[in-house]
Amino acid sequence: MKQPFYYLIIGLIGIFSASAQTLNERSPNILVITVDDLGWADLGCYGADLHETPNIDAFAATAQKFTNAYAAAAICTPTRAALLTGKSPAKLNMTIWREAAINNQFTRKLIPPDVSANLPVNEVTIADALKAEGYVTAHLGKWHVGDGEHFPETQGFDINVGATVWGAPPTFFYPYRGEIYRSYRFVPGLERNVNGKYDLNREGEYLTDRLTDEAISIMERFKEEPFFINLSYYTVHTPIEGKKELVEYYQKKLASGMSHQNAIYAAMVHSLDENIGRLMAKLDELKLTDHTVVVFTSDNGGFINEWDGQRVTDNAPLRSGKGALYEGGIRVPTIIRWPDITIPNTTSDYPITTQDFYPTLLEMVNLKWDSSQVAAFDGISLIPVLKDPQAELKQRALYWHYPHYYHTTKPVSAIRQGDWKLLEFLEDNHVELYNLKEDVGEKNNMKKANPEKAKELLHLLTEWRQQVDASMPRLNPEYSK
Ligand SMILES: [Ca+2]
Repeated sequence: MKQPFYYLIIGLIGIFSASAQTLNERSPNILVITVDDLGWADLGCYGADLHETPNIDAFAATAQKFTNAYAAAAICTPTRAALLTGKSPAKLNMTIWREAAINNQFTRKLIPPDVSANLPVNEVTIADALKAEGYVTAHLGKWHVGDGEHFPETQGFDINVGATVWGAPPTFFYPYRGEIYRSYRFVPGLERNVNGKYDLNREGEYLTDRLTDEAISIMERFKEEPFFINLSYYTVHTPIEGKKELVEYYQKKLASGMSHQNAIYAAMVHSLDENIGRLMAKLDELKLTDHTVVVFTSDNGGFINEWDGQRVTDNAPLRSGKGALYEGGIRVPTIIRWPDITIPNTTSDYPITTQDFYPTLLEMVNLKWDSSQVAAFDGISLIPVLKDPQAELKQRALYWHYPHYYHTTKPVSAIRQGDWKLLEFLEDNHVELYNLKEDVGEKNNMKKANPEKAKELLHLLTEWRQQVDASMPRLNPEYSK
């Protein structure tokens, strides 16, 4: 539980100490950029062919790039809850996106468990913790972890720009209103000017640019104070919509044999890239680059299904995509720059996950936290590996639990330990075992060749599910096939 008195004291200490500190002494600013549905192979620095991302590639050259970074889940809401709390989605009982959590399915062989659609307000989020340390805390863009009573303001954010209950905006073009997925949607606060009027000057404005404008304005306004900006782009999620001139550019560039084939999606990635360039240029201009930690990540793997009759992206060489617990669904681009700690242009293949960011950032600002809070984390501080990408960290297991259906999957849990990965499919409890070092595409099921390893990992996975009290699906008595 949060204790207001404790916060008040800590907050006051934070304010007084912040005002007395010079820029060099004070806690670093923190900018966490989460892109929605960005696939592991979608960026130039991760091997994309059609897409061009010179700004993100340039940023990676100043930072540490992770080749084995994982999202906490293969879909939106659970990963976002994990980022905010440092806890695994299964422990939070948030294993499906919000809209599906409030509309369970009863038509398949398994009935998914009832899970939470809202992140409980009494969770002490990373924003709560940083706010208590005197940070100005701002959330921008996609939220998707709760309704109005569970909005960013209830979870430690001073400022909220453009959060909604939904997982996608109706359109990426101003005024960001309309119908999508059988509901009428909007992005509050962005569709009117300061006088409350529709703003003709904004016609044609693109949501990704706008969120960056808003983030930049917060950086400028609070450049004298430590800030935590949680910039959660709606892009590159559906609806797949790009700027016309960029779409035309990529239509011309498209060639058969490229692993990416969607010019509109390439245009979305391009606009994202331009905006990362704008953010980095603004940090330089404000002389904040050396005082700002930047985390760049995605909430799940690339979306491989169709939009408007066209496949959206491809995660090759990884198998499958968003929704699945194969690598294409959970392995994501992640780049971290922490001035004076990370070494420019380094790469780490140590497996990391979304739940690691919170404990890492806490250690970064020297935040003392009570032991029960630390014990509740399902992630670890990445500081040793940020300081030295070759650091020999203890081998740990990473776990995923998705007791639901999606275009790409049936209910499934998974574990990765070292080079080995095991998936257990919950309809029939069959397991698949892969050696990711030799077989990153998960093509050769090694279960028969290595039954001992399969048994060991299945045992760990089963124990972990009990430990976090993971909700399980149940057999559907009405189902016959
Ligand atoms: Ca997503």
